[in-house]
Amino acid sequence: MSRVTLTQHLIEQQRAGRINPDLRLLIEVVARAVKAISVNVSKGALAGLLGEAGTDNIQGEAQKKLDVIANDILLQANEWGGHLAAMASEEVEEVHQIPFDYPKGGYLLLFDPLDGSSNIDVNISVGTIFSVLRNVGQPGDPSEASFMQSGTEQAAAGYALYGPSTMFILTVGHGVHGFTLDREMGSFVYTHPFMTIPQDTSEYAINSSNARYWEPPVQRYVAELQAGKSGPRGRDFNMRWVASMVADVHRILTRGGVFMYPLDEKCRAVGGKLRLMYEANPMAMIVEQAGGAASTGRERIMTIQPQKLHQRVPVILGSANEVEIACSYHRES
Ligand code: AHM
Ligand code: MG
Repeated sequence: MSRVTLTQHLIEQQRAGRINPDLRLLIEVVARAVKAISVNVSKGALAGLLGEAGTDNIQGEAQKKLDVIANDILLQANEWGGHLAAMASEEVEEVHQIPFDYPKGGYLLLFDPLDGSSNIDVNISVGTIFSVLRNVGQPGDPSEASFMQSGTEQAAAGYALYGPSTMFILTVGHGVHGFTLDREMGSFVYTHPFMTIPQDTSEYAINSSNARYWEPPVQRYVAELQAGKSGPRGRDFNMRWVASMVADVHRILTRGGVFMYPLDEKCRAVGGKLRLMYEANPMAMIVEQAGGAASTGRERIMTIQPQKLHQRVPVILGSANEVEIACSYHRES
């Protein structure tokens, strides 16, 4: 059986004029870094990699050892190729500049190096999320302002899922494509062409322990799902919550569903739980490219004008008809 690898897929995308050589290199380098992260994640306790790093990140969250390792792998892998103008990471406060001894390129790379890191120590799936913007700023070191572009400006977005198998999911604006890591060969194999999200679903994902903090439209929406056959929706819904956004989104990309981390009283002061630039925007691009929708409940995520690098937003994404119902309840209230 002839197998198409990520490398071959990217060369074909380049020949079709969908990506240029720099973006191809960028994606290849991210995929290479992801393989290294996958090796570390899978070693777990054998390599002494579980547990806390003993440091806090910019969000004031305790970093896990693997958060720090994944962040270092991505930064180092992407510094020297000449394809990037700068990077930004959920784990780093300031813009990460390219060291002066390397050439600079035209792209900005943003990432959440290890998403869902509360799941590391319990051996449940985690992931890496990334977003690519063009550097449209002045020559010289890009400032935070250079990154303040809405999600619609993303040149590419993707994630890696470190689950039973490691997968790499990518969009460059022409559909969503999935690759599975062949560990023996060390290459990503093209296994999931043109992934799509069904418009309708009977599965939802939300952390219900926050129910008492939700706003009325979210309480109404979830109550109706839970009422099932005997409620206004007239059918039963199933619930799943991995607490790794990558794993929850991957399930939705595979079989549909709606994922919510809405605004609530606990996170209102900071705008939401999830980060716009590292989580919401890249996932929104992937979900929209797969035929789904992504909103805060009040507006389309990808048209938000970012105000700061570590901005947080509410997220409702997945099967388009369900996202629309949740948004209509927000409008009505
Ligand atoms: P992280 O980037 O610090 O791991 O936080 C993001 C994660 C998401 O992956 C997940 O959807 C959410 O936080 C889970 O939150 P909670 O623990 O409140 O259920
Ligand atoms: Mg995260």
